[in-house]
Amino acid sequence: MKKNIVLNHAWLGLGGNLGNVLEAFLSARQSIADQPYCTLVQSSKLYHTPAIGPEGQPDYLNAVLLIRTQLSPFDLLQVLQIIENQHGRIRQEHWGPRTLDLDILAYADMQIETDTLILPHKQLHLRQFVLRPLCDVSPNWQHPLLKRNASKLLQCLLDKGETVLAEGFIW
Ligand code: A4P
Ligand code: MG
Repeated sequence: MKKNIVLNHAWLGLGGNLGNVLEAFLSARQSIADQPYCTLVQSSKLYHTPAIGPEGQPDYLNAVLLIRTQLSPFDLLQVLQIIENQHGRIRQEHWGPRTLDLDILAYADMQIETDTLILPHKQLHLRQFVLRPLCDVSPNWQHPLLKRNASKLLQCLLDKGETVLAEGFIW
């Protein structure tokens, strides 16, 4: 696996709404912390969030992890997809229920747009279930394209009338 010489910060989004999601999150966090070339820096709180997508699905759990890594973004994506599969990722439909979804929200201040990887994550600025936990770990993280930090992006959503999520909990 190709490594960068430098250590970069990366922000990972965790989501799930099928089966024992907390167990999947705890186990996935441990797997990420145990990866060669990755160090877990901080975890956000864990939030119960209403599902965005097809109607009738259970609420989600969402969280964000801040890591430092020597892996390239593409190698990191591959590692996360292996962890998703090892933790019994189940998915039937686009934006439908899943046990564990691991997305790269951002990697340093990189901007990437390829078929397999888009950074920052294309929906990041539109989702309270991402911005709320992101603000727990990095409220001053600056969106490299939008030139606004995470707190400001969250405030923009709330200014548009989005309901404020319930308080998160430590996990
Ligand atoms: N891909 C491109 N960029 C990235 C990135 N930055 N991180 C590609 C991860 N993957 C990225 O993703 C589909 C493809 O996106 C991958 O093959 C990868 O190469 P996926 O995880 O296989 O599928 P998905 O998650 O169903 O699709 P998508 O469009 O990534 O959905 P999202 O954005 O993950 O949203 N409601 C609540 N409350 N909480 C949630 O967490 N999540 C979703 C899914 C919908 N509604 C939700 C939540
Ligand atoms: Mg995904």
